[in-house]
Amino acid sequence: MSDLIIWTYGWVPKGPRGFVRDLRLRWACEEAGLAYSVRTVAFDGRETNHLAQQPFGQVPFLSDGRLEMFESGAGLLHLARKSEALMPRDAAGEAATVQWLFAALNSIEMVAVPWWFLTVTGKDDGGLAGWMGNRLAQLERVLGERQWLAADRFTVADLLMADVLRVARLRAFGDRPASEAYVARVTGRPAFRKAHADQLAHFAAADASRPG
Ligand SMILES: N[C@@H](CCC(=O)N[C@@H](CS)C(=O)NCC(=O)O)C(=O)O
Repeated sequence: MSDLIIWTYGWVPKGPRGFVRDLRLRWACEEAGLAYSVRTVAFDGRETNHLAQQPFGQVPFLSDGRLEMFESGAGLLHLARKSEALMPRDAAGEAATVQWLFAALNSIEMVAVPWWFLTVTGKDDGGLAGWMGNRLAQLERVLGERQWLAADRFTVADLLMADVLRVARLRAFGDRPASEAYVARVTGRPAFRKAHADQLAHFAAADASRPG
């Protein structure tokens, strides 16, 4: 029995299924061949019911024996340290991987999520589309020149960047063929497909026991 436990909600509405960020950790474990189990906290009451594990009431969080951590990026880095399949062991390869891991979170997701939220809710985007367009154009230039973000090979940075980019509205934003090919390539990996299918099955199974 593995010590690695990925925590997610027991149930979520249909909309976010396939995108709940426990998928990032499932996917990384699948890529690395790390055994793990999945446990749940309640979706209802999430604002307060697991603040000791995740101070914002969100998921995922990860436990590894006595160690616990929240933030999907931190969890990915933890898993990457366990497996060369996720991050090269040489200093240059590790530095390149970590830098792109942060770029996915802090340069792309940081603008993409608020833009997505304002678009979905029909609110004025306050100029975010322009900001995001610049970021995505710059990333398109990078991806036009290379297959992978770091170390000339698949790393956990590609896993995270592709997960950030694969949101339908983002994919439809502008014409970015290299980015589109990248997302298709990275999410075409068997480990992604398994993690994605497992998450969908997990929430679908919970529908049966959900009142109403
Ligand atoms: N920065 C956090 C974001 C976590 C996050 O947004 N989790 C979503 C699910 S993907 C959530 O728990 N949403 C419910 C809520 O915010 O109430 C991470 O990467 O772990």
